[in-house]
Amino acid sequence: MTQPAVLITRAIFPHVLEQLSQHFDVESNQEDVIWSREELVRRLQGKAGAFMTGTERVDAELLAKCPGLKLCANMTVGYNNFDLGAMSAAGVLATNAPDVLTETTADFGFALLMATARRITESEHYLRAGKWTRWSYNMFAGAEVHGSTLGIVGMGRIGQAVAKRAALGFGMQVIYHNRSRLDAATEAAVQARYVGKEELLKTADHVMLVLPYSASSHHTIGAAELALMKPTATLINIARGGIVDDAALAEALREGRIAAAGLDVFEGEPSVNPALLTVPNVVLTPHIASSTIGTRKAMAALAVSNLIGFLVHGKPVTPLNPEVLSPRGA
Ligand code: 8YV
Repeated sequence: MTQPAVLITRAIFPHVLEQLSQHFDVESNQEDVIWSREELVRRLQGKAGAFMTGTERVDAELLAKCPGLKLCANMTVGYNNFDLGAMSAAGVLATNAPDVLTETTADFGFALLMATARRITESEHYLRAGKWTRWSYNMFAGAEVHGSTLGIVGMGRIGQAVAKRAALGFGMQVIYHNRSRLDAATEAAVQARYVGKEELLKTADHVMLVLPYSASSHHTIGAAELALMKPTATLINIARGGIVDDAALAEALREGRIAAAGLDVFEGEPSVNPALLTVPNVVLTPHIASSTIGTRKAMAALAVSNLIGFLVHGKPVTPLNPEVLSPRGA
């Protein structure tokens, strides 16, 4: 019996290739070439499944050209690369990789908050440049983290993991804004208080963005929102590029309208708005919030489980559009 064919769109741990090869006819991309959309479509011909990394756009146009495709498995929790409506209409299952990266990503959110508030990269650059010649009473004086108010926008799994660190570890007051309010027991467990977006922006000493990207969250933070924030506040984005208007942020940072920002994600990444590269009060990292070897292996393992689970056994682990699983009209 011939095995179903699977495409792995980017370079991945070699053991992932071995695992998938036990069940599928695998085409991989260990040279890590960034394929054009036409190339991706070409390579998807005859494939039943795709192991994806969250950056490949899957929409009606692509699906129409790939009639054999049954499953696209992201190794990421975010799935804004998927048009779920189009995938369901085409009968193609989408899966993502939730939970396994929650704590690691929350750790990174905190690292970025600390680095930004305490001006760690800015002061390191100063030291490396040989400019540190004497002590000074206010040298790189930053913002307090412990005991301050953290405003979290987006209170899903990662937001809640950040809230716990803030409340229990750093004695912070945690306020949050989300599409829907958490139930009372969860609010009590993470020690966070629900507020409106405007109150959050006006009150928080540090604002952390942890919400998914969609058309409705595009530019959640733009010039108007930045204007509401305290001039001493910091803004941390570990969510997605496009949630912040990067040009407006660069201007606010340059003019000192907020104190600092820490960004792991960017509009149009891996390109970064050049204006952000020239302001000193921003910490910039290349979308690495989930990047520990253990977590990246766990993310890849979940994508593998979804591919084998669905294409071999008919049971995916983390389906995003489970309506595809029920027979039409059932
Ligand atoms: C990924 C992420 O590494 O899981 C997500 O949604 O943002 C990261 O963990 C990233 O999306 C890779 O493109």
